[in-house]
Amino acid sequence: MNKSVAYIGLGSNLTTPEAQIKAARLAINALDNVQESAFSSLYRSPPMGPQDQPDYVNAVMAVKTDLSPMALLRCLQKIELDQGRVRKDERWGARTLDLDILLYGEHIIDQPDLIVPHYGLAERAFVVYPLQEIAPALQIPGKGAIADLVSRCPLAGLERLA
Ligand code: A4P
Ligand code: MG
Repeated sequence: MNKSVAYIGLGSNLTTPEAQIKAARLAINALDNVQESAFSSLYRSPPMGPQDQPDYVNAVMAVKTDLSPMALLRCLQKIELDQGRVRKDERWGARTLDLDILLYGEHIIDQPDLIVPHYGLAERAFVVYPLQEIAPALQIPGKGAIADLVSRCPLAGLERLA
């Protein structure tokens, strides 16, 4: 099977977020049939959603893979659990690790448990800025050029970490 390029959004705001992101990067690289092709800087931003939670650290990773989109999602969910993710009822609550499939090649997927491109991609500074950093010429299926999404997306307190 041909390899596809997938983009993964990583986020954490509990239990040493920078270390969580670095550990997740290693765990993704350790998956069979997944190879990193780019990794953005780390970015800090205030929480989107409930405000009574710590700031987030986010990054975006590009991988080459011959896993199907669903198989990749299952692997990412296992890594979230391995890193102590507890799913609570509160929407957008604090978490040790969140791994979202932002894009999978040019695919548009609309299944009950997998929506690609990720539904919030275009409106989230903590996604579009790191994505542009590693893929400045990217075209997002159904949404246009990454540079146009960035130009329409306020920074909302996003800072690139040294
Ligand atoms: N799902 C559907 N499509 C996808 C996809 N493309 N990638 C389903 C990953 N999962 C996808 O996810 C809920 C369900 O989404 C999964 O069962 C999967 O089948 P979840 O990880 O259990 O729950 P969640 O992450 O709390 O929900 P949601 O709505 O996906 O939240 P988001 O969009 O991930 O946002 N503020 C800052 N500054 N930075 C952040 O990273 N993140 C969130 C969470 C809130 N505020 C934030 C940040
Ligand atoms: Mg999620």
